[in-house]
Amino acid sequence: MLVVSEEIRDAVGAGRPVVALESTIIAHGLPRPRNLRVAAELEAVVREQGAVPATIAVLDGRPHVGLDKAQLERIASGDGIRKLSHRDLPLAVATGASGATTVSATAFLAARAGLRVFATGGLGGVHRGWTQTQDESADLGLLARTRITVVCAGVKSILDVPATLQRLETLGVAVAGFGTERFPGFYLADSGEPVDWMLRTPQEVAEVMRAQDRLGGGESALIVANPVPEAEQLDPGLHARVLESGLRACAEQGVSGQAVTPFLLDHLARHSDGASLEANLAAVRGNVRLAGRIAAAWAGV
Ligand code: PSU
Ligand code: MN
Repeated sequence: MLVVSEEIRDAVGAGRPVVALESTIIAHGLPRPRNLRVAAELEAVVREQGAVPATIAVLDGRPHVGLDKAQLERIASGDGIRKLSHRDLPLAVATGASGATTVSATAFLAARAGLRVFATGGLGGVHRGWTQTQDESADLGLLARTRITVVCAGVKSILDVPATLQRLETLGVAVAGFGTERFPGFYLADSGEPVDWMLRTPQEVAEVMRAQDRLGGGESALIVANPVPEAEQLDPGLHARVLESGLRACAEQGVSGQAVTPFLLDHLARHSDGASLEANLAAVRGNVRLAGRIAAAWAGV
């Protein structure tokens, strides 16, 4: 069912480090044509850490783990590229559709391919106004039943962060700050919420992963929350202003469902003169680098 590239199949077979990367951020989270450069750059950052990058997407109904240059270009072009969460996978496969995978779909496919470490920007979560819209990203439920380590800069700040942390607790998903006791705020180093556990090194993260397996029980993820460096974060005042106007625009224009996250990310980038985009990229780069180090520690190299 899965098309796993030869390089990744060899690496998994030999127990060498591999890092899964999602494609929704490329197709729907970043502006063209910069997104293609970023996709290539993120793969290069993984390789610098001695790990193999595995960008995941669905092309013509076939889930791919590891994309070549032409396939990456197709995802970045956005033409006919849907946004696929975990629930969309059988529909895309059966109808021959193509799409970029969100955190939930990427984590699902990565785990099926035997990958254990995954890097992204910010997780999906509980949206503001969730009591009315019931909009909670499918990322959370999937991570509650998938054994994978996700390195992220917290959850996107467009969300209701305390409600998201509460849901992760209820769902039994482990969360640890990397070198911090504050839960990161995606564009900001600190979301204003605390995190109960702090890990300091990739080796410590790998120990937690081994403990998850030794304890057994239900399969669930480990979230490693890695803050964007403070020097590269978005100015907090600007962040508050553009976020407020973005949420208002979203409500006025009746944007809902899967369209909410791409709409808000684009609004923030345009109204911050690209500053939110730079903070977003700094966070993603840092996460991908750390994921490479964790994958290496997990593989014991
Ligand atoms: N992180 C980013 N940019 C993104 C996303 C995450 O820096 O575009 C994507 C991820 O793929 C995540 C998705 O799974 O947004 C969440 O979308 P939704 O809220 O519709 O579940
Ligand atoms: Mn949603």
